[in-house]
Amino acid sequence: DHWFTEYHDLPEIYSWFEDLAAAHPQYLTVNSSIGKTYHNTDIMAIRITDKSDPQRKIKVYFQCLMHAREWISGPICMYIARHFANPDPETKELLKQIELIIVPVANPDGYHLTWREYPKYRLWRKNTAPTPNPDCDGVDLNRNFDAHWSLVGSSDDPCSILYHGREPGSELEVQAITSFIHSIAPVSASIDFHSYSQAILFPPAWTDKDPGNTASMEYISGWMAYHASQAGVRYGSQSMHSLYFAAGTFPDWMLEQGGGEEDSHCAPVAFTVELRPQDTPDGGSVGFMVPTEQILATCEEMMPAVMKFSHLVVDEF
Ligand code: 0X9
Ligand code: ZN
Repeated sequence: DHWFTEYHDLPEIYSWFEDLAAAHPQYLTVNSSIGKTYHNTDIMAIRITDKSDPQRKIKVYFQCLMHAREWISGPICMYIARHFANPDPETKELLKQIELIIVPVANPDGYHLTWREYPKYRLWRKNTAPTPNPDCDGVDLNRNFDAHWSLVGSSDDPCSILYHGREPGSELEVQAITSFIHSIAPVSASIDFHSYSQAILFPPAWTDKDPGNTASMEYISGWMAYHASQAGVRYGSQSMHSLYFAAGTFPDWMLEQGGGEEDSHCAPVAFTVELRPQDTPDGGSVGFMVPTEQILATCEEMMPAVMKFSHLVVDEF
């Protein structure tokens, strides 16, 4: 497990997934580029399922590193992929029924910047595309989705870390992700991994109105929080809007447009997981700089929640 004792830069992550797929071709398929960023960087996706079993799969989408500085969200996508690439009997059964789709680095330009300009840009959040203001680059991808875009909790100032971009879906990363998800529709469920505050969050983020399946998302996130907390580090569960309102976020887009089938009897469920550490009022938290000694433990405590999530999705859809 030495891989999870360090963080890894973009090229290392991409070649790790290529190697994993090459070693487990019966389960994994790599799509090296579902689209490119402004700086011409590929956005990678991995698909994992039991290819020998012909039944129609329930599709589950995982995404990491949309926010560049949230380094701890990178390892969890790799840990999930490795777990399903080397399935135990329980996981093997699951792979007959579901297909995992993983975008391990949703914001590759931003993430690479946190490495290339270390430590100056270690806390960069946005992508690195130019904006109308030549002095300030970058759009917050989690405010750029076409879901009540710009209405609340985002900024039209390109210098803000919450800058929502010129228009809904203006960013190439957002375009790549949304058209990829449409191309594999229907997608039943998603988890977008972020940090930090140790919480399983469910949409909507932009309003407090019930989208219709709040009860089922509340149920699933409650179970996930329970399982994630078993190793001793406590995870909570709550609605996104109970923290603060935000428009243009990925889970709101997923809920409203990510399912892909207008007439589908079940709306998709979508979650944001905020990993370690806990937010502390005294400001004593390590914040986005989770020590390398905690990478493996963070993945290990979250994996049972991901398994429970997968089983519940199979039961529900
Ligand atoms: O604000 C975000 O985009 C996410 N949090 S983060 O600290 N990783 O940036 C999602 C927060 C959950 N959404 C709302 N509270 N509305
Ligand atoms: Zn984030």
